[in-house]
Amino acid sequence: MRKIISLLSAFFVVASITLGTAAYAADSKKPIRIPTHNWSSQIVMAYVIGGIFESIGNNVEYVPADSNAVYEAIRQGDVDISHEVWQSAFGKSFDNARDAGGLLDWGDHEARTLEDMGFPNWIMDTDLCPGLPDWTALKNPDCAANFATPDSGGKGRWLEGPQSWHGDLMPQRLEALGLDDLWMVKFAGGADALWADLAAAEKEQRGSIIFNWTPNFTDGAGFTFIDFPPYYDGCRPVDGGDGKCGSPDGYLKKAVYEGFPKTHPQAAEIFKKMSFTTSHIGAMAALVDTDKMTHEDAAKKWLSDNESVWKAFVN
Ligand code: TMO
Repeated sequence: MRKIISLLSAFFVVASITLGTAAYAADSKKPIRIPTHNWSSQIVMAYVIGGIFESIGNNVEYVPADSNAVYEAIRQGDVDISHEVWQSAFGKSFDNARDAGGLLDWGDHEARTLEDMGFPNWIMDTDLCPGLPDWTALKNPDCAANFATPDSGGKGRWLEGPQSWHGDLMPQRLEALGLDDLWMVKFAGGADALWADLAAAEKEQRGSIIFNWTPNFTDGAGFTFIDFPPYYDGCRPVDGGDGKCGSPDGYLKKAVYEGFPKTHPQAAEIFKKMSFTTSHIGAMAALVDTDKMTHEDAAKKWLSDNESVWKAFVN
């Protein structure tokens, strides 16, 4: 009888260890590779997510990456996750990688997105461009002249973000809408040049049209997006359309390398549950662009200010 009991208990010990391993497979100690790009919320969120993964004992590595090429890198297994897949800029690169295999759609954040040209609200209290935010106001030559800068050859200037974000989308749009006689596009070297132009234009009381996006630190801080003709699937020249459309009311998606849930099942489960709102993401950007913190310090502050938010993904 004793023997049977000890055999039985040995069986249960072995069974529970086996079952336990299946239910709570340990994550690999291999670092989880998180990409960093060139806008503030994305970099802060990289460190936020890295901090969350570290809180459950994982190792992480931050990999600076091109924001469109990263989806091919994920598909190939060189990067593990993408935490800010913005539909307008990266939807096509994301679709291509997912369709080729190796990259999984891991769901959307709660936040919706817009990535488009716009201007600071104070411009609407002046005569610089009557009729904004309707895009047809840009057909007025007097408006365009008020947005000229020394580098714009007498035309009104759209200050675009870096060309790596969405290529020639904006030059193509100016042409499609018949605005290219009056307006030109200048690509900024980095996001900081966009914010610097907003400040300089207000000081000089000259026009400023920049590329911007939401969620961002400019949410609720007096920035308005131009109303272009509505977006529809296929309207862009890269998708075979005539280009006469603005940007979509877009998703903000997460993506993973298909090997990631196998090497790091616990972190992958957390990442799948993760969902940030417009105000979460706006705050991540503001800690850097308004409060001038480093990305790492901003992430630490965000994590300590928002424990209840991220602990809900871990539990
Ligand atoms: C991808 N971005 C948020 C800069 O438009």
